[in-house]
Amino acid sequence: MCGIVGIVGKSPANQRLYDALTVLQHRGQDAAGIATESEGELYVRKGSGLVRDAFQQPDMVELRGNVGIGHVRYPTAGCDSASEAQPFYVNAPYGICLAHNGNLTNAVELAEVLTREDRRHLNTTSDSEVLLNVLASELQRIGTLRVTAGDVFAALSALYRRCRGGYAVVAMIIGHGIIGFRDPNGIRPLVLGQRETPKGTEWMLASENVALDMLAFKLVRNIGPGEAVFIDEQGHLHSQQCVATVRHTPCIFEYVYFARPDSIIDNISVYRARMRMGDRLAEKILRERPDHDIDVVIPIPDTSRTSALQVAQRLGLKYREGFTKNRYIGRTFIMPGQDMRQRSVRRKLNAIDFEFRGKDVLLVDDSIVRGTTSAQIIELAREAGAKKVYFASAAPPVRFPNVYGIDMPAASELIASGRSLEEIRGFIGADWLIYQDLDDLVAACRHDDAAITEFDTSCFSGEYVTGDVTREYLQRLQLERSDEAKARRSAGRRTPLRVVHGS
Ligand code: PIN
Repeated sequence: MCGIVGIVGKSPANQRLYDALTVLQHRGQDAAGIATESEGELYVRKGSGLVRDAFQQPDMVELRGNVGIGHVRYPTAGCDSASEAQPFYVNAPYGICLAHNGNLTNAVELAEVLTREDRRHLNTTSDSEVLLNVLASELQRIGTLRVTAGDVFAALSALYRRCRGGYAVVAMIIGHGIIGFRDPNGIRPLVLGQRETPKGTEWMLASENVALDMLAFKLVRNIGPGEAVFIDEQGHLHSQQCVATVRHTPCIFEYVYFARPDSIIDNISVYRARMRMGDRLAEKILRERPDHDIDVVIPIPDTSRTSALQVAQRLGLKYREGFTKNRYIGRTFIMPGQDMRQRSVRRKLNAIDFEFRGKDVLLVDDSIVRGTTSAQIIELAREAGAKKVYFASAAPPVRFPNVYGIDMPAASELIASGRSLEEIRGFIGADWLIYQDLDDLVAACRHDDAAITEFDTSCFSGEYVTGDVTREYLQRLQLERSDEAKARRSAGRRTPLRVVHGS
């Protein structure tokens, strides 16, 4: 997953882009980048690691101008951290920088056409570079000296015809302004904010509204599926629906795990969705085990806390923080390579024995992906003296890979892929295992006031909303995403015509 931001301001954008990226840091910790523009000059700084590591004060001073975009990226094994950090740049036409969250499902085909027909050179294996070159090629085709909003929307309409998958994008056309757009299914999030200043209106685009909140921008609205906005350098906002038929299906995993709880995505509060997940899960527990013997509900920090608290409340049980988390270790789900993941659980979590000793505990997590950390956490609970360890997942079994920008493992490495509930329970070593039902998850995320009725639930259901994900595509993904392939890539051996996912 990645985080993106763009600002067209009336005063320097550098510090504000940096601050926004720190608020979006949970969306990616592998690399960060900022590109700004002043009087036709481009300034770019990219680096590996967290935002605080990628930028030092002298770099910040160099990022001049009131207009700019930024990006934080999650780790992708085998991808060269610094050189493949975003924003990406092409010098023609005009000079364009682009930052992308998501994944193009037809990136390999697009890369071939871009090379053969558009005569463009791709210098990395990132699908974000593919996206940038499609945009550049379509703008070039229009070929006016000064870009108008009409030109931008014409180019984007063409881009939408070419690009498939999930994408939220901010792009800066040097000397002209900033573009923001979202795929026709609105899978990946993007919001628009506004701030009035004595010098005039400032605009901001960001993956999540928490970035707007921090910088005192007011949320104007979500960018719609298949919609594009162009904010020119004078601060005028232009918007257009570039795809006529859309089916708005935001990624349900944003609500389960990725987004910050204080974010509101497509008018649905992530926090309240997680509370409702807890309510639904408790109801299922009561249906399946009306005479359960659970003594205490313990969340696996951090994400699951909101749901676990509701589970405890609905069941009339105690909620206890039985695990302490070392907050200075990154998210395990995001770390590349199996070994690292396994070792990191003990470095990251420690049990408070008192809360476990002699008790039948219900551990709650937001999801089970590989099941490896769940297994180790259950072991920790037993070592701490738990009599029985029950495990509840606020999301249904993850059985299928995500192809829209969440770097999930290959299908073969998903614990629930091709396994029964009983097999999964055995693998993680729980005395009882309960998963949220998909209908309940969808109901928990839907909100009475929101227009959203459907979500992309592909990693649970195997139904890919873009309708273009074939068995061959998934097989190719399996080859790219397996731990073995990642290790091979990290060792420098590349697979032919590989396009990694830029978000
Ligand atoms: C972790 C949130 N959450 C924990 C991410 C682990 C799956 N994992 C997905 C569970 S945190 S595993 O709250 O952000 O710290 O099933 O792949 O082992």
